[in-house]
Parts: sequence; structure tokens; C-alpha cells
Amino acid sequence: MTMSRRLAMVAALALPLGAAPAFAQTQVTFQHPIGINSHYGAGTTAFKETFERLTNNRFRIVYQRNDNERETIEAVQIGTIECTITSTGPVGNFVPETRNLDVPFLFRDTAHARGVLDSQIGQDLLQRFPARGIFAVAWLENGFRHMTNSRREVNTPADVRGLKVRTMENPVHMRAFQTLGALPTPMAFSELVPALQQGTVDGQENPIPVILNNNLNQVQRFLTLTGHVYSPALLLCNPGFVNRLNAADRAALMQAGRDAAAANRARVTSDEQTGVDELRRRGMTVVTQVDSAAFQAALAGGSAQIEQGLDSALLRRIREWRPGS
Ligand code: EAX
Repeated sequence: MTMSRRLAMVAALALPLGAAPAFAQTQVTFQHPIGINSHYGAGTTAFKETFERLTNNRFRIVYQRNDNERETIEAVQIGTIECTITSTGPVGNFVPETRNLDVPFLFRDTAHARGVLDSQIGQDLLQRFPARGIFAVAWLENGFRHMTNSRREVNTPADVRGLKVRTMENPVHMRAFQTLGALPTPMAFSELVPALQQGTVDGQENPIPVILNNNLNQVQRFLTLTGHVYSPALLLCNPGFVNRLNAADRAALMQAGRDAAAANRARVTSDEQTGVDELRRRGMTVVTQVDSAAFQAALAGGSAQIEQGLDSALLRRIREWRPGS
């Protein structure tokens, strides 16, 4: 073949100048509550950056807000969306073993919680999800939950008595508030603000990042830093989506999960450092000196009911966990 014919062939094959490579991008839909400017959104943003980069943009992460976590978990199960970030609130209705993590005052502090979830204990729990039609990528974090209400300052467990408190759809949390003499009212997060506005419930409980980033100060007057339970979060994906990934893209998914967890936890830490002062600035009355021992003693009286049906050996392993153990 003459050189001129070879050059003519190459020219005919070259893409028109400026045209992008014509490869199809696969959309990966992510849903979670609160919005992208939140501790969950920090995770989504980090996940997007890593996964798109490591797959050379063959995938495109698209975030949609959805404040109903039971709904997003179901959507991941049936495959109408690919991934979600959710608190463990409703997860126990899909993977009952996770309810062990929702016991009040189970975790001593954030380091204890993160250490347990990153240890074999947490990794073993992630392996419980595939049998329930869910692929669990990573543990993330919602944070320690605190009480808010619009009726009165809460300083002691007795102040909780008689309050109508919205809880997540989580029987462990509901039993805890029953033990304190409150009237637990379970509902999805998407129903919370209207319920507070209409006075259907007096109060609720959530971590600082949620109260802050969802502006719950607009519908709640009093905040008490009870820290009564640690709220883990999870990054969950549809198993069909994961199974269709080749080995390299699946490794990219897991790396993106690790990066999401790191960014999410960093944002929780940051929100917890600045959020209380910001909520006070926005007008909330904040009780910071809480007699945690009194709340733990009040709940201990009901521990048999609160922990009924849970795994006592697992709870013991979690309570006894120490760094390096
Ligand atoms: O995951 O429902 C709740 O109170 C959760 O903490 C909130 O949706 C963030």
C-alpha cells in the first residue's frame, strides 16, 4: 500500500476534530436524606470523585435527595436506584442483626464506635446484607443522637416523661423511649418536620449534623446533648449493579466506599465541633451539661426489654472491644 493511501485510510478513521470519544456513560443513582451539603453529601461527593476517576468516567454518579430511608433501601433492593447512604434507623427491618448497634449507650465514644465498625465485628455485619438482597459497601456515620423538643428544657430523665418523641422506625429506640416514660412515635425522616410544625410530636432525636444541616432549629426550641445512642450509617448498593462490575471497577467501588467513609466521618467531626454554637446562635436553648449517668441508669432499668431478641454475646464483644483487640 502506498504511503498516500495509508495516510488517506488513517484520516478517514480519525474522529472529527473536537469530538469527544463516543462511549456510553453508565448512570449510578445515589439517594440519601438531608441534601448534598451534609455529612452524607460529603460521602457522596467523595464517592463520586473516586469512582468516576478510577473508572475513567465510564460511570456518572447522580445524586437525588430522598428523606425516606426505608424507601431508599427498598429502591436499592429492587434496583430502581443503584446506591444509598442511610442511617441504621430502618435497616434492622431488612437486616435484623444490625439492631444490636442501636442499643443506647452501647458505644463509649466515637472512637469506640468507629473502631468496632472497622473491626471484624463490623465487617462481619456487612456480610449479612447480601442474603437480604443488598450489597453493603461501607460503614459511614450519622453520629451520636441528642434530644430536641419544643415543650421544655430537658435536664434529667424525668423531664422526658410524657413527651411525644418522634423516633426512627426502630424498635430498639422505641423501647428505650418507652423506658424513659416518653411516648415514642416512629416515622420516616421525610415526615418529621411537618409533624413538629403541626405539634403531632413534641420532640425528636438526631445527631448534630442532621439538626444543623436540616435546620431543625426552625421547628425545635430546646436541645439537650444526651448522646443517648450512636447512629451508624451505611453505604448500600444494588447487588445486580455490583455483580455487573468487572474486577477493576469493583475494586474502584470499594475504594470509593472507603473515601466516602473518610469524608463523611470528617464532616461529622467538623459539624459536631461547630454545630452546637451555631445552633445556639440560631436561637436554640442548649443544655450541654447532661447527667449522662442518670440517663444510663434510667435506661438500665429497662435493658431487658430494650435488648430483647438481640445478640447478648455480640453486645458483650462490642462493649469489651478495645483498640488493638
Ligand atoms: O439519617 O431518620 C433519622 O432521624 C435519621 O437520623 C436521618 O434520616 C439521617
